[in-house]
Amino acid sequence: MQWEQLWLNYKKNLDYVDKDFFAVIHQKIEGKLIDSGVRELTKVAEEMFGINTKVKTSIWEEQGDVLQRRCDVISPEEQRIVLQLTDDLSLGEEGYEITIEENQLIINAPSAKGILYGAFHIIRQANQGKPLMDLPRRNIPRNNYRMMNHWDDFGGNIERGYSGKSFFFKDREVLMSERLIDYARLMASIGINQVVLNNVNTREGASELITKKYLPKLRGVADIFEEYGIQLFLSINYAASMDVGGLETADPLDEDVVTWWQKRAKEIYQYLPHFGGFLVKADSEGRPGPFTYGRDHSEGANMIARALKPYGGVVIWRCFVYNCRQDWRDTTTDRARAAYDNFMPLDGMFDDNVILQIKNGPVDFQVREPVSPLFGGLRDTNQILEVQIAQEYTGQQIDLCYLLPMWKEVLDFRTYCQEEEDTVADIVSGRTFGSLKCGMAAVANTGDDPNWTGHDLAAANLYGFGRLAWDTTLSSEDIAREWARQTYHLEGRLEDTLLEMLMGSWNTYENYTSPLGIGWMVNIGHHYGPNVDGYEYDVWGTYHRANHLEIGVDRTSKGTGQTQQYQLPNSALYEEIETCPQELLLFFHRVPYSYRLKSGKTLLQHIYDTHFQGVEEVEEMIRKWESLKEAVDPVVYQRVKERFERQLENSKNWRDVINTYFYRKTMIPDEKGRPIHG
Ligand code: GCV
Repeated sequence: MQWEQLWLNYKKNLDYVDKDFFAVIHQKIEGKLIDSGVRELTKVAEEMFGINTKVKTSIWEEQGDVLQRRCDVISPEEQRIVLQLTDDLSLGEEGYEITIEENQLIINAPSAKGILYGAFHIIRQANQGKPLMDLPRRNIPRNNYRMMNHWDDFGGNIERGYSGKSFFFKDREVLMSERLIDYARLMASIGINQVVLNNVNTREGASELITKKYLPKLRGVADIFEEYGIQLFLSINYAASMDVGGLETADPLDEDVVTWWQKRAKEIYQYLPHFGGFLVKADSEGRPGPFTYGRDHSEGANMIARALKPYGGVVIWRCFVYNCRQDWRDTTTDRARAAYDNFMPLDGMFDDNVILQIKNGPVDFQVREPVSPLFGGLRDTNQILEVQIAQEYTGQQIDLCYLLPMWKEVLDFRTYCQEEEDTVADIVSGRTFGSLKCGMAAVANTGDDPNWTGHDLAAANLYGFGRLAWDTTLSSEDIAREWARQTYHLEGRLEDTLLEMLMGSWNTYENYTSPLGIGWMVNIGHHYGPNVDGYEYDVWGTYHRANHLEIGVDRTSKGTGQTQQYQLPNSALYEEIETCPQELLLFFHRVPYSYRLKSGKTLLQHIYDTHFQGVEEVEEMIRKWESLKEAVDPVVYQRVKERFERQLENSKNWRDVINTYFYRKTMIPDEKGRPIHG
């Protein structure tokens, strides 16, 4: 096999207490999704328990006007898993309930999709060696949209991809392979229900994906996805009416443009009847958009959404809109303000099948940012939270960086948009404002590497995103443990060691890279490794403005005023240097190096200390990994070890470049006299 199975790696466990349930599957319902569930359960039975499952049916069928029950013989003594529909609609379209009645473990759900998710839940439990009795009875996803965004280019490269080439596209063709099936299994097993197949930067002819030339091939992909409850979405070029349609304009109020999109939508749904809709990056980093025609984003998004509306499709419109041709000498324009400034005035103006997709922070997936103020600002607009599993700014799947603790902080952030149910998790789940079209999306980190994610341990982020999008109350530690147990089947202390490595890794990465929320001190273009002034005199609006006395952008009301985009008390907290959370100090404030932090250390000494500490923590992680040598597969062990060697190199590089930079600026030595290059 050219690729591995990640957390669907079923290891023999003949002593498993509940294995006998897997002897028989009694399906009381039929269909593609049920077939997938049955296939997976029988695979588990064989690979984990050496059991050859008997699949029995009792299904109601219409025979003329009469309903007949088609029934296989099942003896009451046989232990079995029962798949059945329930009329308990309180479980929603995707929820399920698992009950145990004597010999039967019953998955009840109002839909086949719920039953499939229930089957994967049983598998997750069994694969961790946990008794099925301990299963929570009812399980309903917190978010309706649980989405993967792939930045796969039509030619086969992946933008910000660190795990090989695309397994969706090659040389401007749509690929159909066995790997797609495994991809769909993996995604369904963690509750992902929507996938955007192509890059938001629709280049290399990808605008044409929505035409007859490619729709038949996409039908094949959609069919595979649908067997696992996944809806296909595509990224589109906002100006496709020109690029593909040959019109002279993409003005959203132009009749020809409107008609062109209506025809497109009609044709797409002829080929893809369950198509989800479009993801759009407009007026962003050189992409076309409604601004060209003097129109706003609601006019652009609504025009396309109205074309999809008759078929139930949606438009997911990204808020990543900012001036990327800034003059670094201009200190009044603040990129961190941009998404809010562009979209807040449009709150309430989007159609009900438009969803705004908002990056977790106001800038761009840095190792530390505050939460985007659009969360808690927008009240009358469908919203999706976008995070990045691909580690563009967090180590590129060379460095270990388990991102769940970061995403948890974002989800748990209180926006104070109302007195209760005001966290980001509340907002994107629809609890705060009652929207049903909302949820979470993530830029995926997969590619055609045998281990899917480049760094083996980066699969924890892929797994974790799905689990968190399903249930935002799960802890990052519980998710890590679930993932580790299913993937590596380690015993006790060994598993704890792996957990410790994962849980500390985000902080470690933050320690040796850019300090206290300042971000961006990365090499230009590819974004790996340190380059403190790399973006400082560039056009991208990402400046730290360090001189020999101080560093940071004043975003208080005396500066760019970005703190005032938050609700009280957050705005007040961020406004004052004394109350600003330390980890965001340099995001919101311009601070002298001599400023004393709560720890009593100066800002400069804090920078020195964290950078030395970061490298020591990487060395400690490596020791921990080495202690697992005998317990993990040698191929995996070696692959991860090589990544750690590169991480150690990278962390030393960051430490030395950052420390030297600040030493040269200030000429103030490290209090502890450690080597810094003068
Ligand atoms: C897909 C960042 C990345 C780009 C990415 C962009 C986006 O700027 O560097 O590669 O483009 O975000 O989210 O659209």
